[in-house]
Amino acid sequence: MNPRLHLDGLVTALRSWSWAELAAIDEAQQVRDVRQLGAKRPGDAVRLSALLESAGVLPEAQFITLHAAADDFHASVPLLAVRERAVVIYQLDGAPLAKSAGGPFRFFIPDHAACQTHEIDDCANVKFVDRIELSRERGRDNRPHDEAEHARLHANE
Ligand SMILES: Nc1nc2c(c(=O)[nH]1)N[C@H]1C(S)=C(S)[C@@H](COP(=O)(O)O)O[C@H]1N2
Ligand SMILES: [Mo]
Repeated sequence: MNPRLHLDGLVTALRSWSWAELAAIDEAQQVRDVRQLGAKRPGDAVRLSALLESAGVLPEAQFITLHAAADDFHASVPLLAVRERAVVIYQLDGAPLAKSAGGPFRFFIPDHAACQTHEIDDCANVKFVDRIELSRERGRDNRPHDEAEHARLHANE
C-alpha cells in the first residue's frame, strides 16, 4: 500500500503526493521536527502553503476541509486562518508517520486552541488525512459539538 494525500476542489490542478514525494519537496518548505511549532510529538512536516502553491488556489476558495476516510472524521475551517501556518506531518525518523501517531498524513495547526474553545482547535488537527479540499462554502465538518461528544471521541482512541 502506498498512501497518497490528495488536494482537490477549487484548485487549478488536482494534485496528490506520496510520502516519498512529500519528502522530496524543497528543504525551504520542510519543517524538521514539528515540536519547534509546539507539537507534542516529534515528526517532520511540509508547509501547507507549498502544497497549495503547487496546486494553485483559485481566488473563490474560502474554506479548507480536512478529510480522514479512515475513521470518517472531517474538519472544515476558514482557509485564511491556516493558509500560511498549517503543516502536514508525514514522517518520523525518515520513515512514513505511523498510524498510531495519526499517520500516514496528519494536519497540524500551530497555536491551535483547546478543543471546543475556538474554530481553530486541536480537533482540527486531523489525523489520517487523505484528502484536502478547497471550497467556497464550509465543507464537511463532524468535529464534536459538546464535551460529551468530545469525550466519546477520545474514549475511542
Ligand atoms: N481523524 C481524526 N483526527 C482527529 C481526531 C479523530 O478522532 N479522528 N480527534 C481530534 C481531537 S478531538 C484531538 S484532541 C486530537 C488528538 O490528537 P492526539 O491523538 O495526537 O493527541 O486529534 C484530532 N484529530
Ligand atoms: Mo480533543
